[in-house]
Amino acid sequence: MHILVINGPNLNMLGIREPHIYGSNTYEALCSLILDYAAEKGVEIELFQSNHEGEIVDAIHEAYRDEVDGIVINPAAYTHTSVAILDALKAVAIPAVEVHISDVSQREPFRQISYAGMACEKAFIGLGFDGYLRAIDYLISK
Ligand code: CA2
Repeated sequence: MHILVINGPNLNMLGIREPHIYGSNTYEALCSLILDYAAEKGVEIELFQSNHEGEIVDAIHEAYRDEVDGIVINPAAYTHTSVAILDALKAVAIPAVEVHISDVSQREPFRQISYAGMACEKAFIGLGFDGYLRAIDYLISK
């Protein structure tokens, strides 16, 4: 099984500011956590992070060409703005799971809409880094 994990803008800055919202662990720590977990589960993982909407759309298209089995996506701020990412997920029709580290449901009104989520089968929200592992579990169990 081959899973692509996509992280959107500013998630490469994790651990640097706002630890009360996102925790104090870094993006590198998140990557290690995911890779170690995937190795335990015998799953092949590709990690992708970008601060650019079009690059995320391109990565989703590439997942289709590479016959990826599942996508775990935290589109970060693009969650709430990007119809392009929603359309890309719909276009490839690869089973996708949305993850948010913070509990967006308890935050500002502008975070209450998720475009990408409309193309995802499941969401893990407000579970910190553990949400990524739960998303991998979900894709494995399908
Ligand atoms: O909770 C999440 O995972 C979010 O996707 C994180 C995004 C935010 O825009 C979404 O509404 C919810 C923010 C990404 C990281 O932002 C940082 C801010 C300060 C320091 C480091 C990262």
